[in-house]
Amino acid sequence: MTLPALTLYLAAPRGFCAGVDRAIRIVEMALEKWGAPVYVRHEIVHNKFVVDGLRAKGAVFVEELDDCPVDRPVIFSAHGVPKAVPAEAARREMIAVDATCPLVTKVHNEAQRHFENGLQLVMIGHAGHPETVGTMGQLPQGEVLLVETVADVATLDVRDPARLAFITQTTLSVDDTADIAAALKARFPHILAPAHDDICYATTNRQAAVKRISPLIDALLVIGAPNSSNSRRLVEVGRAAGCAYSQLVQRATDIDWRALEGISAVGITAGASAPEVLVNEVIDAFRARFDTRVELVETAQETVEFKVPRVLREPV
Ligand code: 0JX
Ligand code: SF4
Repeated sequence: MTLPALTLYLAAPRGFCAGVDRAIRIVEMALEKWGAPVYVRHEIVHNKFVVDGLRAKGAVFVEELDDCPVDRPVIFSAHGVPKAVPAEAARREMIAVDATCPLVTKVHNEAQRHFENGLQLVMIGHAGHPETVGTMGQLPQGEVLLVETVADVATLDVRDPARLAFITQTTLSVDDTADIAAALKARFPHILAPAHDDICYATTNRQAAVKRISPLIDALLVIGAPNSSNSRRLVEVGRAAGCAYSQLVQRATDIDWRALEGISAVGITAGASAPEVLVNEVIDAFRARFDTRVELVETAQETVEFKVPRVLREPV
């Protein structure tokens, strides 16, 4: 039987970023150092495959510190935590390892610095997302106002329009955030903007790669989880760049093959928390159904690497 011809445009960079790689290594090294169980507050990264794999090795995932016994190590997820969480772990004299991505911590430090300079903060982010909760939780209640859309900017009730700064979640849409930032600057001309964008290099690069492949494809599949902000943004970027059929899939079994009938060019990318093994699984599923040619479209090379915390590098 002859299979229909299809080209898979594989976006690069895609998949794991340096912060995710570090966070997963932290859990693995903690398990080696202290043995199981090691507790992890929140999914270490938003990916079921990753979480299930670590659970099988002895990690226990919980949502709150209260769910962790005081005599076992606890790890804070890559997304960061409000200041009160490590403070409470220290009060309970727990072993706590912070897997917050250093690029999220950088935003926490920025917020702290502005607060110490007497500025009120506006955060561009998604309500309820753990990174937003963690970043807003660096400062006392009311010091960080959240905006999610351009429309939110108009209703902001600030203390003093002359003493403001804004920060952002690291995994937002680059283009949508630029619009919100422009609206903030238009309404509050004195507002301080981040020196460098708070949206991280990995988010930026993955979105740029999707923009590059979108004109070449009839459909885009983004491998990632429904609770992964950066993965969902890739789906939106694909749509905004003209690829009407842009879908999030957790793995090959999620693909709607009927929707792809008659299509000859498909784009594949993966969110920062999605492992490459799932990309390969998707490619294999295409090979089983199509005469598949894979073409890599690389728009940047990434060399960022982060060290794990010192406690994990020291001998037991
Ligand atoms: O939902 P997010 O994109 O913030 O998290 P995810 O999918 O776990 O990605 C890696 C962690 C990113 C933190 O900035
Ligand atoms: Fe860090 Fe960016 Fe990865 Fe988030 S997406 S973990 S900020 S490198």
